[in-house]
Amino acid sequence: MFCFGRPLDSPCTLALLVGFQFAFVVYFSLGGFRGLVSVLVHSADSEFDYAHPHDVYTNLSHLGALLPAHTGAPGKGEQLKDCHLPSPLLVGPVSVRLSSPLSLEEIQEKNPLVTLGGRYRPPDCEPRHHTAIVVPYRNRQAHLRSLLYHLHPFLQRQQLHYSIYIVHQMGNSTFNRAKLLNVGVREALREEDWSCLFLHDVDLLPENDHNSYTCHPKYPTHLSVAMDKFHYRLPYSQYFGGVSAVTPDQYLRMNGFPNQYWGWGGEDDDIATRVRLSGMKMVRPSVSVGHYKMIKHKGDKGNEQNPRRFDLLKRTRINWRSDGLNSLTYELLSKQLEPLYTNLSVNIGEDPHHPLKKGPPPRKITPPPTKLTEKAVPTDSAQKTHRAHGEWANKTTGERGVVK
Ligand code: BGN
Repeated sequence: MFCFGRPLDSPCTLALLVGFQFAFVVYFSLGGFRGLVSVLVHSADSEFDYAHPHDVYTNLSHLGALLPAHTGAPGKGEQLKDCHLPSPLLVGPVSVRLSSPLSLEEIQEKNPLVTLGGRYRPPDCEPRHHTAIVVPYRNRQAHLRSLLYHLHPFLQRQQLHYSIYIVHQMGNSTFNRAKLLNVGVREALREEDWSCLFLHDVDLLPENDHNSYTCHPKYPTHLSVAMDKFHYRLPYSQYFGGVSAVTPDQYLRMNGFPNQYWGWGGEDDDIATRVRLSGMKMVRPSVSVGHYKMIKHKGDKGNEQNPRRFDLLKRTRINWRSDGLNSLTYELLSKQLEPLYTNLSVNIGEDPHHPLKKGPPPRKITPPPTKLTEKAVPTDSAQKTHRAHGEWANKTTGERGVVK
């Protein structure tokens, strides 16, 4: 062997050998390929300075003055220019207030442009996106105030037309997150032609306003990819919990969400499986952008772990086309337009496997046709394409299995 035409024992060859050895030591001490990737990803992270976040209300104070009445800008009925892309109001990392949230009145004062029902439209430009935020809810008053305090300015800086829907599960039956999401989506779409539906946990606060609350035109999006609870990493590759988004078409194609998950866990894994079974894939923002803080709390009464989730998950492939949007029943008890959100109080019935002693089941409602009910539910061919990918695994619990 030669190094630049010299024999093996030349100083040049020895230097090369030592160099290679050194490179190997560095490679393995960084954890091999995965380690190298995480170092590279980490350097992308430094694009944002999370150590010095901005106040979440930054850049908004002048918006009131931009109202047509103040500026002589186009008035009602006149054409506004399309909002600029990207929004000039974005700041990157924003600070999160985790303790002692303000009162609803105080939050209202900080958001003078939010109108009844928690709605907003940029006063100075035509929004490009129309996003409904749907939040399943019960007994989390303080969390709700933190979310509203944080989300309103966050979304306003993104220059979205948006509305926040709180879907409040009434009664004492076990909490059912996915069914509440189905209800919220249906009610939101009855009100407005939203282009994007956000499925948002009440205890998650986005930390970077570059994480856009808009939808991908083809695929469902999972946004909460880096939560503090999971040390700012994805807990497992199929994770779809926390905050995700679908267009009405994508929602239809996957027959909405399952209605049968009563209690904590598994429903988000079912939704992720539906995405695949209906011939789609999920897309995500980068880990450096998808940062979220979770408000810490103890386990909820009425939302205990669902012991049936493993069995249900094994049957997603069989159930997804018959359980979902097309089998949804509930009773809308009231719809109140609060200053900061639309409050949908609903009776979604109870877990048939753990019925409560008293209380009537929800009335089967036959809603007036909306775009959702008119369209057909997904095709068989999409299902066949994905039969090979039936395994599921949950790294947080270590559970794994195969969807047959
Ligand atoms: C998983 C849960 C998810 C939850 C994540 C993160 C299940 C199903 C059995 C494998 N899935 O364990 O629902 O969002 O953890 O907490 O329990």
